[in-house]
Amino acid sequence: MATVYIGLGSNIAPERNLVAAMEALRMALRPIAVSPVYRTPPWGVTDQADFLNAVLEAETALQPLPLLDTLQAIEASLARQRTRRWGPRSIDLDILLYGDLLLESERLTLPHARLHERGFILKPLCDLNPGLLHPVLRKDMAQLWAETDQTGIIVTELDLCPEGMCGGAKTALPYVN
Ligand code: A4P
Ligand code: MG
Repeated sequence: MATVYIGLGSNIAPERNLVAAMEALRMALRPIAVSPVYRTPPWGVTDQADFLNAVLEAETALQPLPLLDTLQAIEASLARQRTRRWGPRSIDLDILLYGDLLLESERLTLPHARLHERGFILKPLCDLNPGLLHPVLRKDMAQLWAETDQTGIIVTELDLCPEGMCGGAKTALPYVN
């Protein structure tokens, strides 16, 4: 079993798509905890709607590439269309971390190549596990978050983990600045 962190992002019908993606992820993985959902300004391509972002911590017996296949199948089932890079999307599911694994292949880079520069990933990762070490940079998520642009990242009321539906091995506590 590996502990993995999956990033969820959407800026097309984001509430509906995040809820639907989490439902599918709950079937495919063994959820441990889910972060709060954040409203975040678009990164990369800025002339598009705000995103909703969250992170799921889970256990899985899937190896990295079968896990990526599973995430891409869920994206496809939610009508994800790849139009332009970093452009609007119904759902984006990224493997942020797969245990301590380092991997650089055509289809998959682990940890996620841009994890450490993105507040919309680091904030929910901090909520789940602030002491989690980035296996390449050897800094924990709290340090990386402190070093990142935190502008406009706002917590929402959306709850992706209604009580008792996420495995319940531990509860995510909101990380306070
Ligand atoms: N790939 C490589 N490594 C991974 C990984 N660790 N996890 C490959 C998932 N996929 C990985 O991704 C392109 C290819 O990356 C995949 O086919 C896979 O083989 P994609 O989802 O098809 O395309 P993309 O998401 O547009 O490109 P990219 O470079 O993955 O974009 P990002 O980095 O995911 O950024 N702003 C806010 N506020 N919130 C967001 O969630 N998301 C993006 C997308 C841009 N701006 C955003 C947000
Ligand atoms: Mg992606």
